[in-house]
Amino acid sequence: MTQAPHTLKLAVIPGDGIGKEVVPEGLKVLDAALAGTGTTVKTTVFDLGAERWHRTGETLTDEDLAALKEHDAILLGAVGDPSVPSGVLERGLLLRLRFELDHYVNLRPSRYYPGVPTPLAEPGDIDFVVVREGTEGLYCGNGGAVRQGTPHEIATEVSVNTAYGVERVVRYAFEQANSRKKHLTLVHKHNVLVHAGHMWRRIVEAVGAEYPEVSVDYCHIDAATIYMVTDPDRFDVIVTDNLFGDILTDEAGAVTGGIGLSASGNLNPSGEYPSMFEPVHGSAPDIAGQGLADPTATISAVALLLTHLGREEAAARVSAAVDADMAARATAAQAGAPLVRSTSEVGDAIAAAL
Ligand code: GGG
Repeated sequence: MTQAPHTLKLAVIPGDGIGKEVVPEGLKVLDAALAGTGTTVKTTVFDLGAERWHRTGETLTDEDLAALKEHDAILLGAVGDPSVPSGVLERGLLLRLRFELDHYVNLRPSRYYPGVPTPLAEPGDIDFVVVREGTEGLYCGNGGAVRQGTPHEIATEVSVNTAYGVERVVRYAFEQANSRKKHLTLVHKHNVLVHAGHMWRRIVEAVGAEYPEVSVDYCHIDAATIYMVTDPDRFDVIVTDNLFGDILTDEAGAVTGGIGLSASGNLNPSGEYPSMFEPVHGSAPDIAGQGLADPTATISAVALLLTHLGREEAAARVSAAVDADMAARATAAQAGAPLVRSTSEVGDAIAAAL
């Protein structure tokens, strides 16, 4: 069904490394998906990342933030470069965006495409989402260092978990579970992290009382990383904190066919600020500039973006085109002739299938 004409204001942050290569493929597919729907895309490219930092010393200014807030959504490539001290861009740009735009839900779906090479012996029917808390935990920057460079150096990183912050992300996760297979797994480490872990458990129990049709179980993070390999189809919705979610979703990407397939939505569910969509992977400087990066994760992030903006029909067509490309990969792999394509060739194939 054709929707009413609308201009979608999209902020684009290619960022660093392969981010600059995968984002154009995402935009190519976005344009193809919206062609003929009455919606046009007006993109504004933001010069953020290593090059800007080298030139100006800036990571993300208040002016950048104000301009980003004028958009309907943000498409981000990747952040991080070996020429910049570790943490400067990750904290000053990527995490600052998530914090300032209150992206408290980091939604990371994982699905196995039958036939696609995987390290799993029996992949089964893997289809789950990780709801990762995005604004708190160990990533919120609560720490410091004293006596640096001395034998008595002290470094602290303190995980922050607020009842408000945990409850809102847990509630979102229950809503997800309710609309899916009605099963929620809390992943934490409450036998050791007794303060935060017990609070997460209490909140899951309290919110869960409002969702009697959703079954709830619990996994310690170490067990969850094992189940991710041995029994991943046990999961439907996983809710967890910022660090555990970061690690678990990289693993989920690896077991379902590669991190180049995993998309991520940093959501501000209230709509007060634009949500941001990105591949789970980073800037991969080792392969940057060679056309080797798989743009599928960014293209699937575009599907998440379209869903978030209420363009479900266009999102479904993007997902179907990704499915078709995965099927072609599986067929080629089974015939012993894996598809070898450049970043833009993958983008072309998916856009052409729309
Ligand atoms: N695609 C975004 C990106 O560059 N991710 C790399 C990274 O450092 N991610 C950490 C995180 O997601 O918290």
